[in-house]
Amino acid sequence: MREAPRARTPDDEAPLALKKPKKKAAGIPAITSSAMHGLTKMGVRKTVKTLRMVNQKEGFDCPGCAWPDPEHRTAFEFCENGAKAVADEAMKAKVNPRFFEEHSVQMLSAMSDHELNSMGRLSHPVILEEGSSHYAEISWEDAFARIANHLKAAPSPDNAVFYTSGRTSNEAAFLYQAFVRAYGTNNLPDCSNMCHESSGKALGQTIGIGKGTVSLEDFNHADVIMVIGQNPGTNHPRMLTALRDAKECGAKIIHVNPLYEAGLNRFKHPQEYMKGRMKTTTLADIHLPVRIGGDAALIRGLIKIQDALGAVNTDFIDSKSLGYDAMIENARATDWPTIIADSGLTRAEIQEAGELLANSKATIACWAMGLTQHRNGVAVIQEVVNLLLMNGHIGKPGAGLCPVRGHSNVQGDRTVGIWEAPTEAFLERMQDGLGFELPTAHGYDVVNAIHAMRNGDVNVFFCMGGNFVSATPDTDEVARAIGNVDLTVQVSTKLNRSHLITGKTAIILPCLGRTELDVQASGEQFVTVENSMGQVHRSRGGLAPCSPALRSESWIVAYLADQTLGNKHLNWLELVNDYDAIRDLMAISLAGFEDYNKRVRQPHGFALPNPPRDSQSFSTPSKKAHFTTHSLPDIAVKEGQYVLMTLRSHDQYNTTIYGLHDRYRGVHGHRRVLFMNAQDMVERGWKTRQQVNITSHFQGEERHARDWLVVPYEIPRGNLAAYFPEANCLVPLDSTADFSNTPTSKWIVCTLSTDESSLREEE
Ligand SMILES: Nc1nc2c(c(=O)[nH]1)N[C@H]1C(S)=C(S)[C@@H](COP(=O)(O)OP(=O)(O)OC[C@H]3O[C@@H](n4cnc5c(=O)[nH]c(N)nc54)[C@H](O)[C@@H]3O)O[C@H]1N2
Ligand SMILES: Nc1nc2c(c(=O)[nH]1)N[C@H]1C(S)=C(S)[C@@H](COP(=O)(O)OP(=O)(O)OC[C@H]3O[C@@H](n4cnc5c(=O)[nH]c(N)nc54)[C@H](O)[C@@H]3O)O[C@H]1N2
Ligand SMILES: [Mo]
Repeated sequence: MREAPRARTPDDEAPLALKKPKKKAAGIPAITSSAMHGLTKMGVRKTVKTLRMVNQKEGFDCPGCAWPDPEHRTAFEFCENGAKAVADEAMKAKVNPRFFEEHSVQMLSAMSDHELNSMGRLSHPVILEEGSSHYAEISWEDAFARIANHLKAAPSPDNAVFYTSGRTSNEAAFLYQAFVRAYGTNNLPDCSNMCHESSGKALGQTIGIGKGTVSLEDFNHADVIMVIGQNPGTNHPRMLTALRDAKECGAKIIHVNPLYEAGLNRFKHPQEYMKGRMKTTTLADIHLPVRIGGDAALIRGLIKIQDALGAVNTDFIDSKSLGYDAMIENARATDWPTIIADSGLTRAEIQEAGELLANSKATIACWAMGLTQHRNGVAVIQEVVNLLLMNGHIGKPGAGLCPVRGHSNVQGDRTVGIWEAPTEAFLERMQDGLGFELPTAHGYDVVNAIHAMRNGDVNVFFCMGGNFVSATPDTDEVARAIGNVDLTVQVSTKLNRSHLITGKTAIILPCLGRTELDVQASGEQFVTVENSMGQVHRSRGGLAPCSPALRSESWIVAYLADQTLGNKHLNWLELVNDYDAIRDLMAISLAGFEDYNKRVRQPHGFALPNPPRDSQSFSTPSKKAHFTTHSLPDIAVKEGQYVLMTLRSHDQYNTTIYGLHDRYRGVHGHRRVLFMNAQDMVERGWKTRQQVNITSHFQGEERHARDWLVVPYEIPRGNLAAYFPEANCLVPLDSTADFSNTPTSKWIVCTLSTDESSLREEE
């Protein structure tokens, strides 16, 4: 029997080096950093060739984030971190069958995430047989036969779960959900469940569509742009260009974040830097260093100020909305001392921001994980909706709601059916198009899928991309749950911990990435994706695949479907010969996709219908926008407890660790660091690099993680920050947001100690 591999990531060997946090983003270091990542991984010629294809009309969509492309593109339309994502996918090294002969699963599990990723691209299908210590090569045919047999043997279709990460193309995702539903289940959890699910829920209930309402052009017409709980300098660097342009058009920016993230201080556009323009732009006019979880109180304060200053659009409220009176009464009843205490801000700071908003004719509110990954994730986003609606800042130029999505096609995947809780209307339309009956019972989301695995209710767990073990909360618990599954399958490009922490039998199916040519029976194919602003467009890879054994995600779905179900539902193999056939099926199965093949061939693709943005209309049952009334969350913690948020460093893409430099925050070489307020450190008598153990507390349970190095940082008192995924073992599985069930990765109540005896259960 093989020994159980470690689920938690081991540390890298390098020592911790600290520099002063940066006050400026991008510029020359960004250029050298992107070039270095490309050059070391791909070589010079491939680097130039590849980067020239990113986000061009005839090129591929950047596999980095979901930020939209401008209409007028430069020759290099990518950012530092997009370049890293591309280099990482287009790297030369290969994880082939020989590599697996030489490395047991146990050996691989001793590698850090950074090392695992650097081993190279996966080149062949491989299988880890029950009880075996090494993966071994398997043919595509045999792999599909094994998976199909397991699927057919499951007691019911609901005993299989099909996860999706957010890089999957619209075509592959559509075919995948059609297969999963033809097989008989809605068990389609996705990364969105851990990401913007709170945004989707909050917006669906209030404005009738679970997406944002702005286009990129709106940024040039905004008076005020709020950036709340988001770190664009690292995670959406091309957004900084949009913010810079907005400032040049006169906009003011309010940044709401416990941290002074460098990207929002001063910004030098890296590509203009190359052209010799040395200008820097100060982006944030006001920074509100809110306490973790204090946003609801802050926004309540901002609403009170709008009310007091009469900055209220009564026409909009009377004709287009419901629920204003209750909302405003509730805001009036919230007292200032509570708002100040909970937000951690002064009355003057809130007043200044409130006045800016009251004078704005067009406001955009952007947000990301700092709002969604909280217990009150849905409610706090609805407070943002209240703030904008009361001034009618929706469906007009320069104004609207802007959840900034993460994975490059996470929004598209949901649009085309990766959805564990589809509405009746969605299923009806899909059923009409596909021509066979679809299951209606809602399936598992991510957290419920883990519960089901824990209860022994999952026989097959199939993952279309992603790294489930490391991305989900409560690492040890998830590892135990996955161990109960008979067969786990990962469709992947790169090695990660989910290939090591597996079910009894495990299969890896290696797939083409965005950057690579996709050739099917009818010739070269392109795929389509939807960006964060609902624009659907083409993406075509241009590089030779890094191994001839790779297959596209669509091909993998079609062959698996054919093996499992035959062609009584659809002729899967014919569909995948020419992706136009998949798109023709999408056109009749999805609202807004009419004439799909023609419209995606337009130079910039096309915008999906968005009633609030297009016509200030709302597809809620009442046909009105809804103000909502919430009580403020209880954010008090006990004496001696801290609140920890988990976040991304500059050199990672979710669980993929590109390097060990969090350049803007000045942390180098080591990832097991704990950012802490300097006064809080003095209170404990701790110096920089003090080694501490963290214990998280939830409903009487404790979780432990040892040996973190404390780094003094400008962060509100009582707040802490650590990197994802190292800190995921501390996030309790059941600590999730109301209504969206999103893990509260930004709200982990914990205590710190240097005392060994406090650690009962060890790593
Ligand atoms: N290079 C790179 N790009 C990426 C990713 C990546 O890992 N690397 N990931 C992609 C994905 S999937 C996503 S979802 C996005 C994530 O993009 P972000 O949401 O920007 O990512 P996080 O690092 O989670 O940062 C959240 C920010 O919220 C702040 N924050 C935490 N708690 C609170 C709070 O209570 N209130 C407020 N106001 N702020 C708070 C943190 O200080 C931090 O600045 O990025 C996408 N793009
Ligand atoms: N504590 C904590 N946990 C979090 C978060 C947090 O802020 N804090 N953020 C959450 C968020 S916002 C998200 S979105 C999730 C991310 O969760 P996931 O999407 O599951 O994780 P990733 O790390 O993005 O997945 C990386 C893997 O995807 C595979 N891959 C890359 N490109 C492709 C491709 O084109 N096709 C296929 N098939 N595979 C590919 C590679 O093998 C790579 O190892 O994590 C969540 N977890
Ligand atoms: Mo995400």
